[in-house]
Amino acid sequence: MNQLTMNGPDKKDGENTPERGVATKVRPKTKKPSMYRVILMNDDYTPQEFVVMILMGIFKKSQEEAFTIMMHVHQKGIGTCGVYTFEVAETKVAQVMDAAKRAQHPLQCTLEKT
Ligand code: TYC
Repeated sequence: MNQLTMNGPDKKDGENTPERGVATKVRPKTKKPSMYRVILMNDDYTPQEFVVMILMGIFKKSQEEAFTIMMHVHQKGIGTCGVYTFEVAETKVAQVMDAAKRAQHPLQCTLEKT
């Protein structure tokens, strides 16, 4: 919790001294969220244009960025679409898998902790 405390010369930070001293703000402990990579896998059947559309539509990449990522996956077998908090990453994976299933492409997408 945020609180203001009065700190005198013989008091440690955060100890309460109501009569005199300097008001210092004690920051609450906060945790950075864990981040997750969304990974795209290559296959022999999903059209390149479909992968580019996925990268533009779901991962908000420009056409040039999307093409570069798609070609990286095509040539290396695997590649990163982006890094997100868990909820965002799992939503994007589900959106990719749903779009691939609807279009009957075998495109695979997963997430991994960074
Ligand atoms: N290898 C596919 C083809 O030549 C294109 C492709 C790229 C498929 C990236 C999946 O994640 C992928 N049609």
